Amino acid sequence: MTINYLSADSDIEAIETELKSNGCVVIEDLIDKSTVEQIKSDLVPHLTPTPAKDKFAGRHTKRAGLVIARSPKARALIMHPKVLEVTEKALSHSTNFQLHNAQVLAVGPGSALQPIHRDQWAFDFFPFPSGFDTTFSTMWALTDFTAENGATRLVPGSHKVNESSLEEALSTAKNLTINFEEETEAAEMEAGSVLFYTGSLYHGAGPNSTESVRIGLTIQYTLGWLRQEENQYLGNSSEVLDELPEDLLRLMGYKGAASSLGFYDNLKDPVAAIRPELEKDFNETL
Ligand SMILES: O=C(O)CCC(=O)C(=O)O
Ligand SMILES: [Fe+2]
Repeated sequence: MTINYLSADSDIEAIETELKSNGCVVIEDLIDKSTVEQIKSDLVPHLTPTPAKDKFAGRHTKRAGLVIARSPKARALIMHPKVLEVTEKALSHSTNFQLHNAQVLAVGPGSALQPIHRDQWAFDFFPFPSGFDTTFSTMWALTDFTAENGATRLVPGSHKVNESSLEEALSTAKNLTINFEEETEAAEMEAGSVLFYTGSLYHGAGPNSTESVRIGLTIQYTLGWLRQEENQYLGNSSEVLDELPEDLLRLMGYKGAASSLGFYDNLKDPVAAIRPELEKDFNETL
């Protein structure tokens, strides 16, 4: 098991094969360097002025969300057709999927290895059956990612480890001991490349022993019927909401899910609350 690298023009089947066998894959140079620089300059000024205080969030790591409002250019990454096609396949056991979280992550000098985790433990450690992923994660490199500067470290193949009960999931989360040198691999990649990994894959931000900051933009997706990690209904002004394309609004969650989740009033399309001209029959939004 390893992290494999595919070129930007790889077909979806090749990406799916990697995700099935390793739970992760890097797509090289999916966006150009000027897009990277623009997104970085939009988002970096919004990084929290001080790092987080806990080990998971990272004592030398700064973050910022509200990516849609803060970086018009980053919207194209959230809606990148290749990413959406791969996510659709990865989460095909649900009627649809939605944006879960979009966040810039700056891992500063001196950062320790982030505790290894599954992103889908966010759902109170519910032991979703193996093969039933509830999230799909992307990590876009906005600087080069190296083993030294904190490239995300992954345990390829660990998406197949089954947690058969809540107790088992909780105990795994608490006691997981991974020898990071031997069992994890660094997703080294150049700025403009993107790492894909499943919600069930063990991973964490790597330690940063350099003098420079590693910056990534993580964009994650989740099943339409689950609660989003970053609340997408808050924090966007009506000016921003007015300029967003319909497909992005739908991806943010202004749509139905499963058979009847997410309407308002009497089976009304949720988008009608903010953009009445886009209203559809509720069932058409599923
Ligand atoms: O920054 C990274 O490389 C990974 C961060 C991560 O996995 C997380 O915060 O959930
Ligand atoms: Fe994570």
